[in-house]
Amino acid sequence: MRPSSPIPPSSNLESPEGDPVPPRSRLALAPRATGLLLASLLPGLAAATMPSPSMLRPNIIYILADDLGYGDLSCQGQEVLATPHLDRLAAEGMRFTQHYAANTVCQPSRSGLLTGQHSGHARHRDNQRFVDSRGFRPEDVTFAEVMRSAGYATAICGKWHLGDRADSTGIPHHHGFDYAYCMGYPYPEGGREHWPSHVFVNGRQTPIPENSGGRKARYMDDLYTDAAIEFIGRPRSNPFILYLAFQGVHAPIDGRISPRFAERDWPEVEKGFASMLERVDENVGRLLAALERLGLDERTLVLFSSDNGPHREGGHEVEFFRSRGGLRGYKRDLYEGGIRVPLLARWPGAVPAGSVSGHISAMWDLLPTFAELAGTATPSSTDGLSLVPTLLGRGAQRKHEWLYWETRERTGGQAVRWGDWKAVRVGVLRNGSAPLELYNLARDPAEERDVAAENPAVVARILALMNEAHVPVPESPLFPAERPPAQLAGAGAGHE
Ligand SMILES: [Ca+2]
Repeated sequence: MRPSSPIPPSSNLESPEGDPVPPRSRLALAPRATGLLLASLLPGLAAATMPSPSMLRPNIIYILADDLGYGDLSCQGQEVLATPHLDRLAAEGMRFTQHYAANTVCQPSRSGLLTGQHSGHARHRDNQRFVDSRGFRPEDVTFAEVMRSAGYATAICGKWHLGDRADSTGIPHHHGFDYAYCMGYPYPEGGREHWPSHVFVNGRQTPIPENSGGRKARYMDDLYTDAAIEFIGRPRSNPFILYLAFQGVHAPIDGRISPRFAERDWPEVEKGFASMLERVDENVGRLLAALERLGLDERTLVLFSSDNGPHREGGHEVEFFRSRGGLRGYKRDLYEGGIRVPLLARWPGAVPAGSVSGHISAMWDLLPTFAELAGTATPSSTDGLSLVPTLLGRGAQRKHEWLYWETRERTGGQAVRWGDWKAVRVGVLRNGSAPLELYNLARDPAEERDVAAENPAVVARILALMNEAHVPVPESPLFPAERPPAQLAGAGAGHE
């Protein structure tokens, strides 16, 4: 049973020609499709969904900040701190106002991004980065594999978090990345994530001599950006996709204090936070300058987002700079502050400058977006819908009927966004029948008034959606009934 308002109809899933299509691509492939099979389907795919051949196959740079909030950028309403280079992405491109991370913390969010799956389907549903068995497995298909099969050069520079040890099945160059310049796990020097004495380059431990002996000479995000600029400048005849995953502004708050903030009447940790955010912005500026210098501006789509909401860790207070932009909750929460994140997209001449989109989207939409831009098919395993019609302003944008999240962080939870409705359940690790909270985001964007009791039909529908979306995985049991009795005593405690 559906509520009368304000839920959008599900019948808007139509192709540009107007004929209904199933929720996933009609040209969907089985995971692990070969390049030959992908190539054989290209003519049909292009005829069905491509805007025009001249728009195809741009270079793509996807930049992901860590724990950066919806309200941290000045183009998103930040009033104290300035982010001029990120603001430039918005001014020269598109800003999405209703974009969501795949989860509330690093590992499951990146899992959803890379596989194009929501957290009822993706393997990772909490942070357990020190358990190496939690890396990707050979059968997990990432956007890098899809793009490499389509002839793209692929690279990750930054934080991976999905299996990094040399003997792991999850390391990046086993999952489609030609070039991987990454921090390894487990950290050999706990607490020195931003100033390590080595990185892993294609799985090989490589020293950073300037940081040896505890010195803090080379900042990790600067090194990631240097590696990214070197990669995009390599001579090549094929397009590239670069995943640049900064560690800023994740705790520990351990960057150099910028001269801009040294004299401010702020706690030292907040000066440090402001300096880390400034460094994220400056490194984006360095990358944009390199694109211009290389003559790649008009052939490159640059996207920027964050993996989850703002943190209050390492002494940083989430409200000091109003990092959540008036939303409820923060990192580890399924309320909007924990999962709604910025998404900026710049491609001069293709994405309209200064545009703003309220299209409801999520990280798992990026894989099909990349695939469509590459002119290749999307694996059938994805839950995403390509954003290309919105980005390029042509064709019919297919809309999600609903979005789903689940997490084992804190006491465990589930959430659904269905039109303007937002539902959250907390405490499901201990109580599989935990009550549903319901909010109407159009009237109550801060999720302050629970209207579940007044809308029993909506509650019933959303509980059914949650039941449909949640597919149990042994690595991340959600409800008590999914766990062996020995695990129940510790439910809800001890996650990173
Ligand atoms: Ca994070």
